[in-house]
Amino acid sequence: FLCMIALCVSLPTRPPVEPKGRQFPHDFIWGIGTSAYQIEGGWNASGKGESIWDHLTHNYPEKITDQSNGDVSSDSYHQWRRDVQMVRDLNVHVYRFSISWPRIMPGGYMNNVSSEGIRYYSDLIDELLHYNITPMVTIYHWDLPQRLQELGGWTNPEIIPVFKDYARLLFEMYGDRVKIWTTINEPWHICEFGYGVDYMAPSYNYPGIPNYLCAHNLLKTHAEVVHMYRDQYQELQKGKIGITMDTSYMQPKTDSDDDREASERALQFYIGWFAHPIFSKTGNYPQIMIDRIRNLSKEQGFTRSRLPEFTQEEINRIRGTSDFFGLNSYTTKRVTKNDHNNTVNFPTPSFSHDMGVVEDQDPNWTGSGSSWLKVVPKGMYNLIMWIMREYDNPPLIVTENGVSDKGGLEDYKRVDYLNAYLSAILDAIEDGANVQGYTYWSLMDSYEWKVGYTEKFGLYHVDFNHPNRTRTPKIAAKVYAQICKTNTIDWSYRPTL
Ligand code: PSG
Repeated sequence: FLCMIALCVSLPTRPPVEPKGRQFPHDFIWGIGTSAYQIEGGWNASGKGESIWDHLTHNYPEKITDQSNGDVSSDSYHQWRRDVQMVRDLNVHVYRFSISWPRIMPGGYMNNVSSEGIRYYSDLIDELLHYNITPMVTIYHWDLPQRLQELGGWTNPEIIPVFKDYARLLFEMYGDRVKIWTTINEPWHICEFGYGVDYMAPSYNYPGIPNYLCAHNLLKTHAEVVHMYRDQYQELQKGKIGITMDTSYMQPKTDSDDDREASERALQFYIGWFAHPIFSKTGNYPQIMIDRIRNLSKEQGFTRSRLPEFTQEEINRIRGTSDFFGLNSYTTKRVTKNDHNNTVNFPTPSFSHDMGVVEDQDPNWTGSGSSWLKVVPKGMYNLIMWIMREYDNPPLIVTENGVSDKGGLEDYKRVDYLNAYLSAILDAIEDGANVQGYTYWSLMDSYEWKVGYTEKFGLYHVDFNHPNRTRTPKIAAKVYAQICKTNTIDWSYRPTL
């Protein structure tokens, strides 16, 4: 049992090792992550319901770069024992995975619960625990039951009690064995890319209104689930519960006041939108969002702000509902001020126009397999330090970080990324940030949402042309296994295949 100041979970103890290279704190948590829709396949196995991603990819394949879907994907629905073997080979403490809501409750409601769905995750959890690996469960990683989408999904407050039922079932079924929960993965992507711009399921293209409704309901849902866990389960089950948010670091393009204000504003819009109500002392949305969206709404002819208001009671209910700060971050953007008369590429209303920021990336930054992902380790340091200052240094877990390429086993670029980003995280720790763990994204190549199988994030290669979906460790898998085993980053370690 390993007990940290703020985050206390049972973890297997490891034998002491010789320090070499740059060492992490002795109680640092190492992990590896995946999500259900991206790896499982088995999209309709034993009565699983349709999710919004099944619906999108089956009905609008043209929206996916390679017209593919997650029907089979990495086939983890059948190959989970092999997955656990891979997790073990990486020497990590924690496996972060998500549960598919429609696999457990095909229509989203409690009237229909799938015992086979329940058993699938139960067996996975048992197998992990058998090998001393701590399951870290994401309750929601984007695969909403399609039936709930037909009611408006996250824009309908009906989602609050229904999600709460789903979460209660998970605590009842798995809470005896699962000690780290995150409610929701990346609210920003869910609300802005799902409802504001047509990028992720449910693929609405309705800027500037439903994104804020989504966030409002999402924050309330999160808070209700955490209160339920704290009131009814936490004492008995002794777990931790939190939320995972994502942003790139938003770096001012120049030293000008305008650009530095743009940077602060962008961070508030990207991460403060969700983090401020939960982690700040005052609660509520960032004041700058409240003011800007109220003023712009008025100018645009709305009779009230497009950003819904919380009552004081709701603010009190949401504030403080996370035992740790889950952070997903991969890259950095440069930002400048957008003049609010500039509506070229900034429709009114829209999130990007409300934010008032123009984003780009330095052409000299090292690229990756994804157009949006440039390698800027210093951005990770700056982002963690910003969160530390803004929210009084909460216990933080980097729940996602990683890099893509277009395939292949000799992924030395991934090795470089890993060493550089871990080094930046260690700099932040040495400067006082309370970073307690890191779960690399991702265990294996998988379905990368909108871009299908064209971008690979895995430490393990998956052969998507072979019916067995054969898994093979890449170079970076060997390096990460070494890092986790030695608790140390060592740039000179460059194994071969
Ligand atoms: C996160 C951040 C950005 C783009 C996509 C994501 N960004 O900074 O532009 S999605 C996130 C997600 C996971 C994906 C992974 C890689 O949680 O499921 O596979 O990152 O895109």
